[in-house]
Amino acid sequence: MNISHIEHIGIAVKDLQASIAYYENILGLKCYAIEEVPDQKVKTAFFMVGQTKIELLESTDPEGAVGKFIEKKGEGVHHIAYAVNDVASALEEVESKSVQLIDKQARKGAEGLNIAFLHPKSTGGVLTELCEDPKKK
Ligand code: CMX
Repeated sequence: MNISHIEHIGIAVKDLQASIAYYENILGLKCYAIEEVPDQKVKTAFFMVGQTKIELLESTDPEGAVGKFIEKKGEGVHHIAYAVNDVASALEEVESKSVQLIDKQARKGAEGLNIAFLHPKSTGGVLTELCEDPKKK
């Protein structure tokens, strides 16, 4: 599927503003964007680290994926996202290798990326996201 790099690491947090303060004041990173993604029931904050981003995820709905995750496991690493050229063909490839898909086709995620998730039950316990930047196609 030709992964070029880790696009971002998603981290579930209870309080976005408090977590931004930690990343800025302690780690010295700069939050360059805050975006709500209603479809995913999250509010996100982004930091650039080399060519990889840290995406903080605050739940906007206890029934959403991040709300349920926080309730069950607390704050922490939620998913790893890999950058690929073409999400559709990557999904086709992994499905042919018996990986369970959460998304059968790409949908729009934060920052206008086309994204799709693979189920942690078939990826060694790591919720895995594939991302394609339509601007780079
Ligand atoms: N990482 C690893 N395992 C996870 C997980 C995660 N982030 N979230 C849930 N799981 C595990 C649970 O621990 C549970 O395992 P057990 O059966 O052993 O207890 C299993 O998956 C099922 O979990 P659940 O709490 O019953 O939750 P759901 O089945 O309702 O949903 C999942 C799990 C992964 C399918 C769902 O969270 C999902 O569809 N995620 C994709 C979308 C998403 O995460 N959006 C938020 C981020 C959006 C963004 O980046 O913009």
